[in-house]
Amino acid sequence: MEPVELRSDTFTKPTPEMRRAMAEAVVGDDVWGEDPTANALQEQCAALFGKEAGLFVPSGSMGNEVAIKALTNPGEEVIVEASAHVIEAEVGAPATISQVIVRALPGRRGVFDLDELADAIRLPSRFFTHTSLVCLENTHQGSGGAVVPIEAFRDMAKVARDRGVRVHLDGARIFNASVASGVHVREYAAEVDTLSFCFSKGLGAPVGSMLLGQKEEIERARRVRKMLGGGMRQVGVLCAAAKVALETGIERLADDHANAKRLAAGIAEAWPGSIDPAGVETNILYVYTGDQDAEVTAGALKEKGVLVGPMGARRLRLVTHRDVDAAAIERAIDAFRALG
Ligand code: TLP
Repeated sequence: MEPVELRSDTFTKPTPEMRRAMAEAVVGDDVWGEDPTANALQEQCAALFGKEAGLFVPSGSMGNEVAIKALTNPGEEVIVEASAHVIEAEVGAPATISQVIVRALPGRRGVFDLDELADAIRLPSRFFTHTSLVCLENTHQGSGGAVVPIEAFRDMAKVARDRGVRVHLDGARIFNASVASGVHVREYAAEVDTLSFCFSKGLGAPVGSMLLGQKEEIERARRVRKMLGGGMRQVGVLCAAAKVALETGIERLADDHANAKRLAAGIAEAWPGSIDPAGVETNILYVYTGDQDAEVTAGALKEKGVLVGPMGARRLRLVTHRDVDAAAIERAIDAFRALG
């Protein structure tokens, strides 16, 4: 039997429909702006999010890093939530690619205290490091896929905007946020200068992310993407799969959220105190291993046919997605029970 793959929603495999679309994609040279499938997808996404333009990029990391470089100058400061992906899992890219200082401001489930945010922003002066960008993340991966409520999102963006500071959203899983909260992605997009989202996570495409913004920012981003080696020529083969993901992958995210809640409840019963099921809003859960080493625990679960991601010394991450159905969730719960 195949193991239950809970390490990430990045593990989803392309569906037969995606593979067919890839094989049949009409393509051209995208560096020349002549790939019809890429152009159509970029326009479709821009319209969906209410932005002027889109840029297909190979990964969520590149989406974030292209945006940071396009919206900042070397020596400026970017405020990022302390456990954000940009800071923890992009291999120091803001420092190396954009030569910016990243200021890690602690938040709660992806939300900054507004006074702390206002205090942290430094306006241009002769002496101080100038804040030019605030990066938000929704859903917030580091706090277990928490949805940043639209009101808090608006408030944070306003604090930045009122001070002339731009805002980028790492919306790798913005559709999870939208499905869980019922808030249209356009409402989040309206608050930010740029945002990126991933086709290759819960939506299920094999590769790709989209960066969205107004024309001027996206033109700058296109040059940065080329600089980073992200000009991909006949990229329509990837965009064709991404389009299928966009059109078939959103509504069904609700199943992943239901599975995550069931999994959390089952684990809470098997390992009391290891997780608060009430905190699970979307498709990510963190499980605390108490006095057990997380790597060792992940190894024991693997023996029982369940793959989970150790994150730090005492924490496991589990992510539900399309390729894990309700029966697989029960198998995973059984494995936790067996170790409990
Ligand atoms: N996250 C990966 C790991 O790097 C942690 C995962 O398995 O969840 N923003 C957020 C919030 C993300 O969670 C990720 C990927 C990215 C950006 C980057 O996307 P990729 O992997 O396409 O560069």
